[in-house]
Amino acid sequence: MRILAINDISCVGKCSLTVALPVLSACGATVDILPTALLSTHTGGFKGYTFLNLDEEMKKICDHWESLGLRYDVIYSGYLGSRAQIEFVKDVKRRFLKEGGKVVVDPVLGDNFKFYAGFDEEFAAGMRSLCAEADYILPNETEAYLLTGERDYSKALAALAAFCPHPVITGADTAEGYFLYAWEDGEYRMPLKKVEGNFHGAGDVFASAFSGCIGGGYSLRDALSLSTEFTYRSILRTAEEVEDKKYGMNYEKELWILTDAFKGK
Ligand code: PXL
Repeated sequence: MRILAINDISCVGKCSLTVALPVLSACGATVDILPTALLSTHTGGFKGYTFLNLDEEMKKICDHWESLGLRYDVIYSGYLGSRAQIEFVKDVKRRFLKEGGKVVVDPVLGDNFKFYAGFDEEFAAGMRSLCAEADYILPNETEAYLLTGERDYSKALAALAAFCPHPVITGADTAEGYFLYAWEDGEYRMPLKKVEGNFHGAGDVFASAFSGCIGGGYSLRDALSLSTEFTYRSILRTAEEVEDKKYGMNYEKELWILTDAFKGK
């Protein structure tokens, strides 16, 4: 299985490609990377970070790849550094996705009902158009709201399903508990175990594991079950071991969950 991960390199604060590479490798994938930006740290909680946009370099990288005849089983995109990159990812799909391959889009826009630094409504509209080209999208509850304007999770899920076959709202607090909402043929609500706190990078840990599972041929429900289990165990470990949560998740010692599951595959 060959997977292309399109995401930024945040040098400190585990997220994006520094998470995607080990997690997808643990799923047995050959992982190629297309970096969207180079940052000294991610943008969520550090001050004074550096940011190098890689728009032009991405084009050159892909032009070179054309000569190698590369094709991917899964293209997984995460943090995109500009509106132009959103259009470029659509182009990457047309050029490099295998026939029958899958596109997973994590529409990274915000958290805690706020945009991350540098994103706005116009960027969200662009991200919506990329979601329309994906097989699976993985918005958190904030992103589901920013993409649809709906705060009710069932309504937001149905609105997302109008343009993407399999939206997954990755964590939703309701009066009845904490759930993941996925669209299969209709709404599928899966209870999640909630750990209080804000775990930076959890979305990337989950999205990477999920992309690996989809690439490995898991059904939607089995992919969700394995990737949420891996994420939950990583969150528990992080809650215990990591004081300053902006440095990201301690998922490394839970990678065995994925290597074990993929042993016979
Ligand atoms: O984890 C999402 C993410 C990815 N990449 C960058 C970010 C964030 C969230 O803050 O800042 C650069």
